[in-house]
Amino acid sequence: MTDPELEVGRPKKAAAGVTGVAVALDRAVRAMGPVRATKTLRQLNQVGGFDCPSCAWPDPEHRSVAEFCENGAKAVAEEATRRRATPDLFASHSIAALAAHDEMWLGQQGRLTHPMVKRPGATHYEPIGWHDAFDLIAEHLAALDSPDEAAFYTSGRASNEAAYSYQLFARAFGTNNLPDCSNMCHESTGVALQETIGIGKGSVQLHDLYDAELIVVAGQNPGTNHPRMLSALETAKRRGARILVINPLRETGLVAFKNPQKARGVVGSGTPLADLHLPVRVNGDLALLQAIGSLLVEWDAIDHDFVARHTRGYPAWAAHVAAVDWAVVESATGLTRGQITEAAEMLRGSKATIWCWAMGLTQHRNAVATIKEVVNLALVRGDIGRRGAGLCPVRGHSNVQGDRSMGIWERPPQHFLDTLAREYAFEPPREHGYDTVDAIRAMRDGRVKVFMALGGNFVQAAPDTGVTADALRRTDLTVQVSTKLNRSHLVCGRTALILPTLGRTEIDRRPSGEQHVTVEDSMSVVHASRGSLEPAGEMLLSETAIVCHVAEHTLARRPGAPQIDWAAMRDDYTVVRRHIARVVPGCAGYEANTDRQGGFVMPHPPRDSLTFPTPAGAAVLTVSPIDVLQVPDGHLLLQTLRSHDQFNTTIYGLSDRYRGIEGGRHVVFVHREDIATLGYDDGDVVDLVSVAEDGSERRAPAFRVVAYDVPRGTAAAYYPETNPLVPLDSVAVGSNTPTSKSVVVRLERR
Ligand SMILES: Nc1nc2c(c(=O)[nH]1)N[C@H]1C(S)=C(S)[C@@H](COP(=O)(O)OP(=O)(O)OC[C@H]3O[C@@H](n4cnc5c(=O)[nH]c(N)nc54)[C@H](O)[C@@H]3O)O[C@H]1N2
Ligand SMILES: Nc1nc2c(c(=O)[nH]1)N[C@H]1C(S)=C(S)[C@@H](COP(=O)(O)OP(=O)(O)OC[C@H]3O[C@@H](n4cnc5c(=O)[nH]c(N)nc54)[C@H](O)[C@@H]3O)O[C@H]1N2
Ligand SMILES: [Mo]
Repeated sequence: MTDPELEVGRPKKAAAGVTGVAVALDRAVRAMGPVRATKTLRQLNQVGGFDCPSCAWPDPEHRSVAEFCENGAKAVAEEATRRRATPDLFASHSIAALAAHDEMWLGQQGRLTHPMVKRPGATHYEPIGWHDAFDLIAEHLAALDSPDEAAFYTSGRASNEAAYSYQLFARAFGTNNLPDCSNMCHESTGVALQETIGIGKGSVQLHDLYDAELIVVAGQNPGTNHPRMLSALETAKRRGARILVINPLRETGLVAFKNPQKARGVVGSGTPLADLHLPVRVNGDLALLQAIGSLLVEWDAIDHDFVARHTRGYPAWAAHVAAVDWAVVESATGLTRGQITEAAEMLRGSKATIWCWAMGLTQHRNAVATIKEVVNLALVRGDIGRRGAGLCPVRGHSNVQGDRSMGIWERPPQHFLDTLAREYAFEPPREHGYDTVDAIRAMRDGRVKVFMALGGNFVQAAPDTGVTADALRRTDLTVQVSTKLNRSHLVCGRTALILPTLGRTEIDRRPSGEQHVTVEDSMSVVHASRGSLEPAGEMLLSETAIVCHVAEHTLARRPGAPQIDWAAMRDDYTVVRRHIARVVPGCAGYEANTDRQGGFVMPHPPRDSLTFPTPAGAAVLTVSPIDVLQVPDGHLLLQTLRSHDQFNTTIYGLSDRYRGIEGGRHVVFVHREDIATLGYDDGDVVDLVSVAEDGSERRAPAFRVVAYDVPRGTAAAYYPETNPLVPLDSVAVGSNTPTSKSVVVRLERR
């Protein structure tokens, strides 16, 4: 049966407020104890403190004493917990016994304390010394026929220092196989922005939100995933901005917000945020945006001066959207022409619009086209490079943007490789490497034999769980650099290593003294982060130290490998930062710039000077045919999303408070009338069965059907329980991102 404790109540009317504060403090105190909790939370997001390990939302210039949110506090509690997963746990539990537990239980065992190894054929992990662990990795890498038989994954929590060292190691070893979580996340954004404005990052600074006249929030649930964004939206509202929400769900945080840092947030019903909510059908955004474009063209609400000066391709785009078929639009979006017109009027009436988006736009087959359409609308209204306006993809992991800046990219630009070549006098590999989906295919087919992960939980985060698990099991060696136990330690290669690492909350002592690291937020601000807690164990090494040790051991066996002083890098991170300053564009003066209060902002030519570094030398308006997923009769279009009580695959607890779900996660949200039409009742337990394009079927068992306000024909359920349903080959065109937000499913009675 489904979760026995599951309770379904009503969705909440406002986000945060006192409940949010109470939950945050309760979780922190339970994991850390009162003294450690107070000390730690006081350092969170403060100057001289550490960067929140949760989302990538930037810090305001004027910080409150409690510059964190409920979910940031949970992330910190998860890392700073006093519980420990020691070698005793691994001695008393076989891998199979550990694997019988769910993800939440695994995380609750506490921080990893010792390097552990699983030998071929063994049933248990056993301790291993650091030196032996590094040697084991080096041996396996040396035995490969080609460097391209290894893949080096990164999750977006790695610091800039760790990420820089890691990509350098991979390239010095000889491969660009650097898949990362971004491939499953904002890759569609990066591809769309690169092609249209010439740089794959957003163009907005935090102060722009305060000056905006209109803020569009599309496919994003900030109340849960970027809670501190609500404070920015609240400020914007109070200064007169309007907010347009495009989301199949009426997410609580966007309805009203009670700011827990202000007295008015503690009493009363909170600040209403959304002025208009468009409950778009899942996957309908491309059609919606083109319809809005067609109205803007019809009304001549176009900034012709901006278009003429800074863009190419306007006539073709205008002709394309003018010919939009409203019948197609209405069926694709589930919205009326009246609703769409109201949204277009909001745009027409705004002289400064900001477009925010996240996974609701990036994880579809048509994701790149959809984001390019966002860019089209921003360009024809002149909303780039102007105060209070711009493109604001809201990143997920706290340093996912920094990792990419540091070269974690399977398709590195040639100029980056040229600079690396000069800095270290070697020839880095030039051909593109594997991204996440291609790395899974390569492991499945026996083309990748060693898989190393700098953080993350690959087997749970990746699509097609069954296929991904088999692929990982086929490898000779998997290496996981981790803070906490997770499923990727249990679904592993013939030999497997767990390398325990320091988290961001902890003091990082190296031979040259205490170290700090640097990170980049969603708005390209790069700054320092210093941990303040005693490490969770004496054996722990920092990510940077681990990477540099692995590199040193591995490259020592590789004739002709570039001469790089890995020991200097790991003993003193200023050495790494000196390399970053010379190699990474925009990072001159890195040490001083990151050390000063507030850090520095990475360059962004469109934002800074309306320069568009595209081949055309201008921003490019693009034409995309409307592409709408057709869902066969009796099926639903399922989006997989986050609850309020998880960070990706880390499950903090079982309370999705805002959506009224308590005590369990196996629920599927369906429209009341669809439930009836399909022959079910609210409360029935069903299997979710997905149907791939090739006709093959995948199943996720035992979900309770919950009647919920979702658009007709669509459904929603939590990630990662639903990842087995996402076919590996179902990806966004152009970015190869798994289509986690549009999975065709049917319900099957248990
Ligand atoms: N507390 C917490 N914070 C997090 C995370 C976490 O798990 N927990 N994860 C981090 C990471 S890595 C990321 S990438 C971000 C993710 O942040 P979000 O993108 O906000 O995360 P999701 O829960 O996937 O929510 C997607 C939203 O898009 C909507 N949506 C789904 N399909 C469509 C569609 O077709 N069109 C439109 N317009 N909307 C759609 C959903 O209803 C939902 O509101 O958050 C980061 N922050
Ligand atoms: N179906 C579906 N699938 C999705 C998504 C979706 O919306 N739907 N979202 C996708 C997205 S946006 C993303 S970003 C990916 C996330 O994919 P990942 O980044 O791979 O997954 P996480 O769950 O964030 O990783 C959690 C693990 O990271 C480790 N960890 C935590 N902190 C640290 C640290 O400081 N250092 C190190 N070395 N390890 C640490 C812990 O061991 C923890 O178990 O999942 C993707 N998968
Ligand atoms: Mo993400």
